Amino acid sequence: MIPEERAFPADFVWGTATAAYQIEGAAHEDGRSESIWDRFAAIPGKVRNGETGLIADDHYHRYASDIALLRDLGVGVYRFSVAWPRILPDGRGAVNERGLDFYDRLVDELLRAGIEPYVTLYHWDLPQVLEDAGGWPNRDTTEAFTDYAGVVARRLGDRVKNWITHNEPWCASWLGYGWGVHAPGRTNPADALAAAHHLLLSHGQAVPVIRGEVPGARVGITLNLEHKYPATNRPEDVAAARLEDGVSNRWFLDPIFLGTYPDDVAESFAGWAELPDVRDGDLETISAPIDFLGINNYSRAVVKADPKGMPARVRQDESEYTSMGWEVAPDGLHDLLLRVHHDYRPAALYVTENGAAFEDVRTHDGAVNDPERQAFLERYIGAVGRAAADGAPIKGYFVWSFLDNFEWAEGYAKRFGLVYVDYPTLQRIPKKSYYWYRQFIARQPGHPQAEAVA
Ligand code: GCO
Repeated sequence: MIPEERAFPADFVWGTATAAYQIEGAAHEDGRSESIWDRFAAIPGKVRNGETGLIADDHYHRYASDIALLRDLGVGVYRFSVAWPRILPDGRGAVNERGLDFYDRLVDELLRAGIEPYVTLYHWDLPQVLEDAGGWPNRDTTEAFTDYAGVVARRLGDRVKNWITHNEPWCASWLGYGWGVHAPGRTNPADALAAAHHLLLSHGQAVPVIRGEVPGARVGITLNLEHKYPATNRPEDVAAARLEDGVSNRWFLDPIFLGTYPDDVAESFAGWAELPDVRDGDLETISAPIDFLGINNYSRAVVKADPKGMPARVRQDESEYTSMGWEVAPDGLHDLLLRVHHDYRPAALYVTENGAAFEDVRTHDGAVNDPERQAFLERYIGAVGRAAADGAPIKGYFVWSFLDNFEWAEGYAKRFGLVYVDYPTLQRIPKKSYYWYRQFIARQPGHPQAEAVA
């Protein structure tokens, strides 16, 4: 089960990932303004137990000791996101230096620890003022994002070389504007499609801006992708799986890599959701060449056609499920990586998130034993190794997540961390999986300790 070490080249990077709203807290500090998640979480019934990111892991104040934990873990890279409302409290215009100062300190501390930062510019915390002006369905938000990207790149670009414009535009658009289960909680499919187009457009607009500010920048975007398997080879199930793949995968991959939206999917939206206003030049902008694609992956989908021919997921009774209700399916990641490689030929791939929530408990000695998480990571990392051996250009892997944190609509109930957070005291307790990952990294080629044991 432990992956063959030779599958991973010496320059393969191992890390963990987090996002600002999920860990920082300090929601009112140093000039930060309200984000759509502050507003949404404050509405009763939107987040489990009424929980919010007001304090979260208090990482804003504890970043130095948190980075010490990352250093002890032995990761070479760390992915975090910048909170737009800390940098531009009005969404655009006046820059809040104290917000930038925080990320300056964070980056310096990481570099001192020998850890290379991967910065995500947008992990869902849109300044509320921009939502009040129409949010992502409003095309003007793309310019606000591009200006924001330039401000952050200018300030951090002397030290930060790896840039991710957006995290999971499918989630930000569909969960936020289509289904209303994430901020800002709107429920209009046309808004979701407009939001998705503007997220992608703002990505494409930001790529040259970041390159202009950062010598040697490597710029990419992170998509949540999932391999879709037809439940049977009946034509209607095959078509349903293809449509499901179209809505959640191809609708994002095609514009970025091929400069088109998939026609079959556009047709499926007809009569149900108004298509976005795609202007001349938008698709050229969106398909600006990028240095890498980040993939967040947790599961797979087995899909059949419901009586109306629409895609429906089929539960796999023989499979293990995580506490998110997601099927553990490492082959799905292997197949996904190869499919993306074959169909889109990205210059490089990173697994920018992969991990699992389980019911972690502290035992009487204070330890957190999480054998399910270790087994999950072993199997998924094994699948990444097989995909690399099969030719996919995979350059790195980030465990979601470094710390237990605010899991959006699930509040603090779902624990994804390698490090347990005791919320009443905010104490950090590395789980067994943290020690396992540390040992695993230390054995990898290119790691100083690996040379020593070799
Ligand atoms: C996402 C986000 C993360 C989540 C993680 C687990 O994929 O939703 O990028 O912020 O916490 O994926 O759901």
